[in-house]
Amino acid sequence: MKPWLGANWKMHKTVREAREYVARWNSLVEESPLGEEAEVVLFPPFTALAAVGEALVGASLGAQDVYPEDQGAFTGEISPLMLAELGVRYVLVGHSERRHILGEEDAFLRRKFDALVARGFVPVLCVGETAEERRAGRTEEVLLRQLEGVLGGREAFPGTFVVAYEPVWAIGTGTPATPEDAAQAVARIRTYLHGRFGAAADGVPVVYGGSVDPENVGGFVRPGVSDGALVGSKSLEADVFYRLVRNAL
Ligand code: G2H
Repeated sequence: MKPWLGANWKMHKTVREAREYVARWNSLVEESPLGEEAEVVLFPPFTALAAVGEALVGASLGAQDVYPEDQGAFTGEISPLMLAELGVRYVLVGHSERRHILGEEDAFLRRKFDALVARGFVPVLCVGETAEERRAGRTEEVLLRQLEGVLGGREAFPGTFVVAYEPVWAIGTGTPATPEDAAQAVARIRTYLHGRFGAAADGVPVVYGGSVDPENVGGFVRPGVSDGALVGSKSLEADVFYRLVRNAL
């Protein structure tokens, strides 16, 4: 499977800053194309999706969130139909900041996942334990609960999706998990996916996220550890993220 690398900008960059980023990214890719070697996805904030989507070369477009209805009285929300028009392919579901800051729970995330699949998007389901859950030896239980909350009870493979293992204690802290810890969690997620969907799920990328940088990415993105990385702070400069992608190949 080719490496999957996501740049989650979170709540960063105005439209002007996003345009500057894409111009620099495009020049890097045109100078030294990534070709078919990796699947790279940029996740700008909603306000910059159109500007990024119009100009971006050598990467796919992703959104950081979605509301699970096509339209209606949902003030402040963005629907799958709106994202489709902008050329979005991937959408994050259940990033830890939405679970923990916005209070989003599995039942709501399941609705988002279903709405995305129904509209032909590729959901990126984020799962991961907190530091407290980890200390209590509950990592596996938490991962399975989060996976089952969204994927459980299905008769058939829902279609293409990605799973991101992001231990909450490693996000934005500069202290990543060890590749060994990441490998163990990713393997558990793979076993779950295979158990639920059989061979159909073997092509689902399972990636690691949490303080990934250009120097440590090689430890996470390799056979036996994970299929890629979801990157936050080190995706905010085009040069740094491009170097990170290169180092993952
Ligand atoms: C985890 C990650 C991106 P960071 O949230 O999704 O952020 O790389 O800053 O830890």
